[in-house]
Amino acid sequence: MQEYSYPMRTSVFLLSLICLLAAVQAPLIAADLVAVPGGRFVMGDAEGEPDEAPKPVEVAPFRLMRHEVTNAQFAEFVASTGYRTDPERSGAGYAWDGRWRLVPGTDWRHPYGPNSDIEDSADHPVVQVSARDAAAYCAWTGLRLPREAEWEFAARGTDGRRFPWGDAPPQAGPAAPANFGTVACCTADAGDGYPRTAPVGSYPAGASPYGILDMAGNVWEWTADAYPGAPGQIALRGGGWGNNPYCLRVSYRHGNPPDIGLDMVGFRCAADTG
Ligand SMILES: [Ca+2]
Ligand SMILES: [Ca+2]
Repeated sequence: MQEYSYPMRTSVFLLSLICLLAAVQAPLIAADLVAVPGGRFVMGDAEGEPDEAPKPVEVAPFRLMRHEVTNAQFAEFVASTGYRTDPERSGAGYAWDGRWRLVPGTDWRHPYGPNSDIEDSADHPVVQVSARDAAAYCAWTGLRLPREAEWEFAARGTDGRRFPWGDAPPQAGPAAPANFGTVACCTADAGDGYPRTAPVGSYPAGASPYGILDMAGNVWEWTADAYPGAPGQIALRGGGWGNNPYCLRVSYRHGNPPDIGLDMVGFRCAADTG
């Protein structure tokens, strides 16, 4: 009997372990959610584009991820669910080199083309994810994409500032508040330390009034809202690594189709308070 006791104990242990792993649905990398108090603010910029016409908006308290969703976080989702992104299904994603090109073999594991990889980029924001892919990730974590108004409120607070850190456009250099492109629009620029994506949270000087990072630059962020300027498109916010400071303003708006991936677009998730 004794000779069977060890294998039996081992079997029970393995069975328990398998049950435990099967029960794990929630992500292991916990989202750092920041409480945003909500309030009344003026959304938009009178000196911006026509779609930024200022209007007073009331935002209820909510929570927003301090950082953009990383490759490591997204990999956990894919490993757990077998999820396939839109660019993986279509076989191509958009890459920026002064203009957008649809590049075959481009997806979140190969963000800049089939010969690129994310081996050394676990803490960089995931890109080449569509709005639908972003919403699927947020739902898996029990969260949701932020509304446009929530996103802008979290980025600027209530004092009307044009950037998360204040009114001054970003300057390249060691104290840069954001990862952005050339001032003359628009190509990648390493003057802030990174030509393309940077590890999330690399620019603490650019924190929003609530301590939320990379709201300007690094990657554009999908929201939950339709973009009113183009039928069927989804609004994105914040500008990305290839953009100039004008597009990094907290009120700047852009729309893209919901099913495409780009190497300058990622996302972060939000949650209701409570
Ligand atoms: Ca840069
Ligand atoms: Ca961003």
